[in-house]
Amino acid sequence: MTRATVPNLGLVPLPRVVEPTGMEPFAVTAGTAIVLGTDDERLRGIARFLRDLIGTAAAPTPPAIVAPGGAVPPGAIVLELGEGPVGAEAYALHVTPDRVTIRGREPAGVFRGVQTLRQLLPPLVEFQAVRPDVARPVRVPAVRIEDAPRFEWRGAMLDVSRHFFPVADVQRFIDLMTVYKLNRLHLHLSDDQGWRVVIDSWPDLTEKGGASEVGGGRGGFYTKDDYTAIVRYAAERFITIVPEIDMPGHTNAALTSYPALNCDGAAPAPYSGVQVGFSVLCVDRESTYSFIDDVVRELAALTPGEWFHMGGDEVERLTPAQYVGFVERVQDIVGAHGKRMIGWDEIGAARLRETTVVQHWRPKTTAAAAVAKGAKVVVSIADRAYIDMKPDPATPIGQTWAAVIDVRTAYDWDPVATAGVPAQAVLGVEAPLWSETIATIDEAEHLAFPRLAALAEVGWSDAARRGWEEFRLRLAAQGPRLAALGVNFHRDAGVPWTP
Ligand code: TNX
Repeated sequence: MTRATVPNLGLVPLPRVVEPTGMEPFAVTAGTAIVLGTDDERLRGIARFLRDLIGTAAAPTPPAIVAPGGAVPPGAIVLELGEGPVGAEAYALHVTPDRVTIRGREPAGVFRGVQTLRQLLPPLVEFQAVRPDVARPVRVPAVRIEDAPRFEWRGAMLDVSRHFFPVADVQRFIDLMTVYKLNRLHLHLSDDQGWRVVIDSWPDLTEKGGASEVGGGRGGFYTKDDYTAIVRYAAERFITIVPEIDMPGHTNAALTSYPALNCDGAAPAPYSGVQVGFSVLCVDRESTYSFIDDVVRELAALTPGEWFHMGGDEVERLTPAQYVGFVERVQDIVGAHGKRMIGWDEIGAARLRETTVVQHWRPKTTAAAAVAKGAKVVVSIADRAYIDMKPDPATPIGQTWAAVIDVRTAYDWDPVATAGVPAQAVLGVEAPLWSETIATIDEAEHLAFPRLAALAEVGWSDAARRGWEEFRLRLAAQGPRLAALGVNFHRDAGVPWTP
């Protein structure tokens, strides 16, 4: 499929306005420079990102970065802050034969615009080495684009507890999220099978609780420096890390590390199976809350983002009153450490603050009760957004309890209609990748793609302008890019991939 026959230049997610101008394309040559139109430290970081992306695709040396002030040389790519489409991640991208301009009101918008420019460049720029077999110069079609996201929360979740993923794997996952303009990475940092981040005041959480995983492997954990490196890497790509410590259930790893957190005071064995619902913190004991306070305080101090995720799902060992009382106390602790709480939709049973967010995951339920209390909703409905579900019955990895989710199913729905709550209550969408059945980043990528790209569009693009028949052609055009990025994506049968 050539670019001319692909609708909307093959861009995913679909921008608000895409107007090809009919002018000659812009050519990236040895003379191309990246010019900072505004003096801003974050823009400088974005310029370095773009320079590294273009790399040696166009010329033997990457483009130079030119400081603001002087005249703009011909053939420049200009990054600037200024008036344009409204919103922190909004941008305008204008490609003419002799200049590319990307303007945002904020650096985040310019960065999203750079991802659009990236998708207008041929997939060869994604290769880490020079490709002598490709025609040069590299060209960008002349176009005027104006763009802004529909939802402020467009996330993915990586379960690093059931199987541990080292820092480099998480950074790779962030790289792939970046291509599709996602902006939240929720890390599921603790569960029955492993506790994955160091808490200095409770060192055994990782010393003991980090040494297990599904299937009996060695597990692993992030030091505080590791976690900070992930936060920084994400921030450079305008992605916010949302840390989750799952409680009061899903806590076997904590209970094996500190038996006093268990009402019977006995340490359970480390767990490497895949059942849920059997573990619970001793919620009626005061010392449990000093533990939680320490954990939230230490993690909040390392987390610049607004949110702290308390889990709250699948608790089978408490009365409803115990559960609700627990959620309300944790909400106070999270608030005291300056964060907004988010939790799985079960927390909707508690009294929630208006700043609290409910993550709606259970099919055939609504989050209406939580919304009535003023809470906001992130939609992660399992039969649409759970990318740990098999994309195809024949896929050896993945689960099926919620559904088999092909890419059309992941794409062809509306979060507001599905959540059954008013549009203003919906913050956005998030795709959870649980890791019971996956142990490597290659497996994670195979489950995530192309569905994560489809869900990124569900979160970014206006509902009225989206349609499956048009999307499948644009998605097909992403195939060579994903391949160049080394992603072993699922060749979904509904998409006309080129060989
Ligand atoms: C349900 S989703 C869970 C997780 C599992 C997942 C597997 C949710 C809040 N709880 O504990 O990993 O299903 O698909």
